[in-house]
Amino acid sequence: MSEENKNNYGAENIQVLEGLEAVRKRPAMYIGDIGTKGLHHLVYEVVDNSIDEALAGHCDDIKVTILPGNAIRVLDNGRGIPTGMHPKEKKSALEVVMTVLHAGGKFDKDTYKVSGGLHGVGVSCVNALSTHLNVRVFREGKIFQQEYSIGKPLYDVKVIGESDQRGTEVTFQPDDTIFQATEYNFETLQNRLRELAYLNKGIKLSLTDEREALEDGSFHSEIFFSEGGLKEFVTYIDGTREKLIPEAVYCESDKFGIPVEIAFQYNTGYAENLHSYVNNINTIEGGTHVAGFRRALTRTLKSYAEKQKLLDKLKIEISGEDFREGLTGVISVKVAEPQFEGQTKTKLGNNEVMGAVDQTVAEMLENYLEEHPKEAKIIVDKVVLAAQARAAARKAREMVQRKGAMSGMGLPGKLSDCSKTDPKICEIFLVEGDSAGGTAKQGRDREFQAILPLRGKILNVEKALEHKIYDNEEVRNMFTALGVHIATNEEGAKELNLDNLRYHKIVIMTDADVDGSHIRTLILTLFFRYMKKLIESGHLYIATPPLYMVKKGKDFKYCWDDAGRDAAVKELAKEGKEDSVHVQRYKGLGEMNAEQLWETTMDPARRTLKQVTLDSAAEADRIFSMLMGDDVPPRREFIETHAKYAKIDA
Ligand code: 0RA
Repeated sequence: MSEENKNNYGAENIQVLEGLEAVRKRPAMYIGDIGTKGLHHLVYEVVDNSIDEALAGHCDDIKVTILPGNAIRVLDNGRGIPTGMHPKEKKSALEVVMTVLHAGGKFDKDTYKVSGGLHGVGVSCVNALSTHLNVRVFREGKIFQQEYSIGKPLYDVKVIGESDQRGTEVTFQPDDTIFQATEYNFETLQNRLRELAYLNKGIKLSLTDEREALEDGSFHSEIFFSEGGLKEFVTYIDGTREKLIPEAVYCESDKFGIPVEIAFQYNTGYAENLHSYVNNINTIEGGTHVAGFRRALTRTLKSYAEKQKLLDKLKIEISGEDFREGLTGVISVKVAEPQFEGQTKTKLGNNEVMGAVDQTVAEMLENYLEEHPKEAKIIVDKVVLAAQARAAARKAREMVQRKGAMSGMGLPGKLSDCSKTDPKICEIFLVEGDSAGGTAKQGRDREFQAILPLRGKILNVEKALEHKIYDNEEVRNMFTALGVHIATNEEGAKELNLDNLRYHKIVIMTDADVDGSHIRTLILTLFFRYMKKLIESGHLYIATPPLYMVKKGKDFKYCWDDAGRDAAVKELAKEGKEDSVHVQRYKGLGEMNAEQLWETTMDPARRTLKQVTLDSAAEADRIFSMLMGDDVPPRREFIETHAKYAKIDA
């Protein structure tokens, strides 16, 4: 090696080390956060590379395994990451991919990278954040391998054997000095892999949990594969809702080089459930692809209805949202250079996508309506009903919002507000029942904690017409107390306005029994359907009151589960006489006095709040409609499979 080359080599290595160091110094900047979300993000980052290989047409099988110790292995049957010398970096291309930031798909200009996590940072970030990573490439009849410790190669890429397989295998152990959470959640990974299977039809994805063997020695494993793509996705999400038309409407196209795939179904419900994706990323803030869809849907359906003289009797103006009542749809586009905007960078900005989606939907829907006159009539009839209901709902909604505005403060009488007014430090507890509300009022710190007692079972919004929701006093109280209202944005879509949000922490506090969890689910449903933005912006929390107090003489301990209770009994018994020890099971918040409620559940220094988050909006949509809808068998099945988490109330 010449003197000059040696110098270059050194300089490049220093750059690599600086890159890895930057990732370890500010991990959240690269993978979002260092909690559960970030931990799972590592897996998505690796899987995304395999999905890219699949989208390039070279791979159709991706296997994800959770290993003992919460390490992860991802194996695909693609071409394998190239292992030859990288001309510029003067080392194996494999090493470059694994150690240089953003070195993802730079070798192959023909395969443009379309998948890629929200942060799209590449596998080198995963490497930097792992105590150990092992990559194996099955290529050209050989097995190549390299291992790393916190991103640094332990040796040069070497051949460790022969194989006629093809593909890439990455195994990594997340660094527990970086991540606050270290345990992988099977369901979280399962939801993402299922979503990826629907979004990328024809690719088989599997998830196996090797942390613990089943009774017969095998491991829990799930396979996700979709032949029908989004058509099956919509059918899955809407599975427990009553269909309006027999089959989802579906189309696929490649307009101006932008792959577009869309499916939608109408159900007898009232909500619009539109899920959109760009490069497999859920664009929760929508954007040009969603705007294109809405525009084409409204225009095409309206012009059909007018031509068929189906709107002649209608006295009110029909609006865009009327066409989307009871609509469940998924839009997926693949964009080479997506521009993400908005608060959470999940709003597509590329203008050219609007036209591509608009034309795709218009052409498909015109054909569909011509060919399915019976379904067309059912849809238009539903739209007309929606327009009439909307007029009623608007009156009810305006009444609520006007009432709030007119009465100046206009806060509900039942609200015990806090004295401070800075929303950033203020909290509101939504408490089940007046009696617990009273205790919470006494126990709180009135400077920054407000209490809103809710009467028993609030309305099930999953089954109610929109205007009924604004008729409901408990629901109205929540909107006014929180200081939020529903407004119509420039695109004509309803949007929750948070400008006057009065509390940055909204805490649901219900009893630790079956009724309490039902009420919590009802409240969560209301937030998910009508105030989702508060969940997305991280304002919604669940309080965790203790289940037991274990007491002996003057000593006592609060416990949050059975294991804690047993440990406390042992500890307090000291001399081994466990029956001198008294165990009190708290069934309701009302069984605690104000001081106990404060020290266990409300005091910021001692409480545990669970933040409500949304991993997959599509999956949450399915679960809420199933839990709160009319269809009983799937609900029973869900409860039975989750029964190990549910405890029978004594
Ligand atoms: C660029 C070029 C080639 C393969 C890949 C990337 C590749 C990357 C990953 C990451 C995970 N699995 C992957 N599989 C493939 C190959 C180019 C060629 O062989 O000509």
